[in-house]
Amino acid sequence: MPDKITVAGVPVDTRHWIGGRRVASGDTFTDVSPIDGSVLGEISRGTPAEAAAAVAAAKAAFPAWAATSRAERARILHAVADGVDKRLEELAVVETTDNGALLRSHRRGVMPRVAHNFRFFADWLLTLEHEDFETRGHRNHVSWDPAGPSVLITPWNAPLMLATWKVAPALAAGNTVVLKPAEWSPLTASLLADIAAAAGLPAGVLNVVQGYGSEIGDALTSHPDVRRISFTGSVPTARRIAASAATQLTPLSLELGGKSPLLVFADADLDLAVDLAVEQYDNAGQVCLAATRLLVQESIAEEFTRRFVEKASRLTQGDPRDEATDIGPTIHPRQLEKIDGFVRRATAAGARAVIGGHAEDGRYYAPTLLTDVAQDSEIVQEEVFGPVLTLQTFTTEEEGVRLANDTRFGLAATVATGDRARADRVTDRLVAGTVWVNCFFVRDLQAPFGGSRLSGVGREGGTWSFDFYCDLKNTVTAPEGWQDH
Ligand code: TXE
Repeated sequence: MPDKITVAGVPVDTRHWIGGRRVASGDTFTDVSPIDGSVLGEISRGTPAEAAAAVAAAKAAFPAWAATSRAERARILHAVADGVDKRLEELAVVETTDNGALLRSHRRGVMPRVAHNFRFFADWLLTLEHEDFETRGHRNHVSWDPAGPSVLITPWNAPLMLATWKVAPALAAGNTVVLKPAEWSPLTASLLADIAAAAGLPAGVLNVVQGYGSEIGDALTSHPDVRRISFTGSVPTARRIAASAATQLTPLSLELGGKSPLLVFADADLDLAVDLAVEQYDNAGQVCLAATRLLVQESIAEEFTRRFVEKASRLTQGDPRDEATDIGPTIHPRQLEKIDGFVRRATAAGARAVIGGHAEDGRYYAPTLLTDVAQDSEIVQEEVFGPVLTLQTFTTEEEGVRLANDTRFGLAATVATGDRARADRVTDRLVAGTVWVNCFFVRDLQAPFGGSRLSGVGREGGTWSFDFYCDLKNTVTAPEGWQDH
């Protein structure tokens, strides 16, 4: 198999990146573009031995990287960010070809955010204070020690953004990394390895292993030399990872799915509420934070639905490389089948598709709005991860909040209301890691991010990322006992 493939004119290495070297697997898997099903190339299919080699490389590189001054680590991470900026267009076109999300979003939102991930955590590192205080004349010194080799396992819906949201703080903290990107979108992680090496990141500090989680996951997550595991993905896989990590009691951060509500009150700015609702089709609904349950106050439900349908019908679905496209393909025909299965079961149980409700072809799913859905039905309770929204109505604020909180998830919630006091009352009672009021997807890297209930374990972002990637150490020094030299 060739070591390099050319994707949208960009050469991409198909091998792992371990200890500063490209390593080819004997076996490969086929990477396919979700846009048209075309084969992009054969990618190294990692083995447990290669996963172990990546951990060994991360372990070997750890002492020197951990001992590198904060200022130097920050300087290198800034250089990585500059490298991302320099190759932004290449990253954007490769990512779009590999995962089908909109090119215009990759160019203007996602890839700039990737660079920002590195700059933000490099700068935040420099603000972390080592705390000092006194106890009966003894000096306490609390330090943020790097924890060690960290395994980062990431999904396909926003591959490089979600990978670097973990890689950047882990490296800033002084940890070394083994990154395992999703097998449906392996390419930009390989480009990141090139960019990091060119920026001067020492060999072994960042390693990338390609392949199937089901084949190499355990070798990574049960490895005794791994000190942290951060995962974004599905609940069933999180359970497997947690069980595997339990063998070494390795600390975990889990960012999982959601079934977030958008609560629209009668006093809301209706145009804004409709805009917020239609925005949930972004990335063909393959967004963990998406507010897929529209909960609308009864008195405005008819007018809301009318305006929603009018606006959603104007969305253009098609090739994500086209600037005019609003909704691209789903990641994989298997994902589309899964989405279609959810919708078929819902309609068989009595749901009505106000718009959509069917696949456009084997790759594109029509933006769908389902009404007449029961609160305890699968379509209301389970994450679909496609362009499928449900609409339910409520009469009182009490009922709205109750419906909003009535799933096993708790990732995010959005509230549309013109009444400030109501916003305060409602947000106080919502169970969610992030709550937006009259806005959506505004995310500051300084804020804690994560979910309640089945949406996750732990928080990352700002200081919380360093809490996770560091071992906090308290050193207590007695005032006496020194010999003068
Ligand atoms: O996710 P998986 P899948 C949800 C969404 C979607 C569903 C399935 O509902 O429909 O999950 O997607 C790696 N040990 N989300 O199957 O399996 C895998 O290789 C270690 C929500 O793609 O969770 C990939 O790198 N790793 C979500 C990563 O886990 C393993 C984003 C995610 O894959 C492994 C994506 C194992 N045993 C899907 N098995 C979000 N929270 O944003 C697999 N992996």
